[in-house]
Amino acid sequence: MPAPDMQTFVAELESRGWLKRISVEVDPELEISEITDRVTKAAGPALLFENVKGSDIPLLINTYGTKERMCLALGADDFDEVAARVKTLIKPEIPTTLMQKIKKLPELAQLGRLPPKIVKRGVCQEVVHTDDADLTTLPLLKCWPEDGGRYITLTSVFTKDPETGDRNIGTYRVQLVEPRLCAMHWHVHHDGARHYRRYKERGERMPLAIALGGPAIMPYAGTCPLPPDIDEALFAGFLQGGPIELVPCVTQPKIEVPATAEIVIEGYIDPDENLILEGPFGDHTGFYSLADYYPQFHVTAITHRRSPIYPTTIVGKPPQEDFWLGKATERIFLPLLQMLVPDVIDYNLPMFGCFHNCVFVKIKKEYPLQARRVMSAIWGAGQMAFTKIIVVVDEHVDVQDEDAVLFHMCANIDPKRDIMFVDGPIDVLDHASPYFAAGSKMGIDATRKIAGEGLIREWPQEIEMTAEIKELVARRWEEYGLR
Ligand SMILES: Cc1cc2nc3c(=O)[nH]c(=O)nc-3n(C[C@H](O)[C@H](O)[C@H](O)COP(=O)(O)O)c2cc1C
Ligand SMILES: [Mn+2]
Repeated sequence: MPAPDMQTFVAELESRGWLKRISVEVDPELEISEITDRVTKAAGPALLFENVKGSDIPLLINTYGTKERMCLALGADDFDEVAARVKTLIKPEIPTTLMQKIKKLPELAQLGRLPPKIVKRGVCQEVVHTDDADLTTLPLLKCWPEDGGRYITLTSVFTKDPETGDRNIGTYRVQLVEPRLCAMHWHVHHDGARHYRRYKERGERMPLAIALGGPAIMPYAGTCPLPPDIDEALFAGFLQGGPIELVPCVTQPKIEVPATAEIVIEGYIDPDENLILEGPFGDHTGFYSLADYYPQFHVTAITHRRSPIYPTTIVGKPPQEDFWLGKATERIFLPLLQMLVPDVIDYNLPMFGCFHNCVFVKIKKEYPLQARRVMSAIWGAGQMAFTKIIVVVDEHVDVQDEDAVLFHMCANIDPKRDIMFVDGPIDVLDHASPYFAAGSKMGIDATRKIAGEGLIREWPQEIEMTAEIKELVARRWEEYGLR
């Protein structure tokens, strides 16, 4: 079972030799970033900085920075194991015989246990600071040299729709402005910002809480691209294999947070208040996102465990820790993408594409211009809609093999005929789009062309040795004296 809280997860990592404690004093301004960047890029361990300058709280980073650690957090041997569970959830096999029904019962019982459970008490409230709450007691990082300030980065931001009460959890960075004031950087396309607009329309104050830590899957759950109005806490329960325990906040009782969180920052946003300048921030695009105006988040309380740790992360030029959070999503959400776009056999968000810049898609082409239909569908599918470049290849191409995709892309296109441009919403962090959050996208049809797809001459066969000869040579390899 996935670890029920971050300290248990730290112990699990440590017992496997996947965590390193650093006891010398380090500076949360830039020094931790440079150390972490080097360690992540070398596929090194999770890091627990026990002596962070200016704070008594140890700092945990690079927690999810390898496939093994991301899988351990999910309590799975492989991402595909979780994807298979998602598949049975959305496409259940309907039992017909009595015996099959009886066999299904435990599975059904488990489904009923997934919604979060509200409890009265949680370790996250062992210590409560209200009037004396002060964010500068936490070891907040300044990640990159030109950053506008210090940031809380691995957040789970809990909000509710004021009309329906539907909960949302999103991972949104938060910039420290004053000891009890932050800037809340939720993108206009994300659910936290949508909730904010609802409060603004109603002229009501928006209660919210930022949880740090909790079950090991919690920081991941906040990054999941679930459809609006699907509660990430429910999905977290699915990943956890049992309900997430939530406890009402002390000063914002309408909002509940994970009972096992390390630290919780409670507060509100007044939608009538001015926005404040947030950023610049060294972002996962490999560039600084430009400073812009975001809501003011006023802190009303900080609660924490008796001896908390502070989980955080940095983003920047890939690979960073978030690459593995993204890979987990790519794999786990494949069955959901296939529900929307059944043509997709497999896909790959290559590291260099930084999530939204590029996706490789594999289809079994059965009719003309099918690749274009797939592109259009992807540009309408949740957060995949922000994909700037889509490359579609045929079913024999392994999309996980980037060279193989690029080989077919270069070989199989007549650029004028096979590249399609569309306009649409673009990721807020994209700096190349002509407008903020709006610009163009490109689809490259790298499939073999067939009748109905424009003027095509006879299409040659791709070179492939026969299976017989391959087998023969494999068998005789030693005989040839080659290594
Ligand atoms: C490390 C990390 C930092 C992120 N920072 C932000 C952020 O500052 N603002 C934002 O809107 N999304 C950010 N995201 C992306 C969102 O968490 C992600 O798109 C999520 O699915 C949004 O959830 P929502 O659809 O419920 O709003 C970040 C993701 C990761 C992995
Ligand atoms: Mn959401």
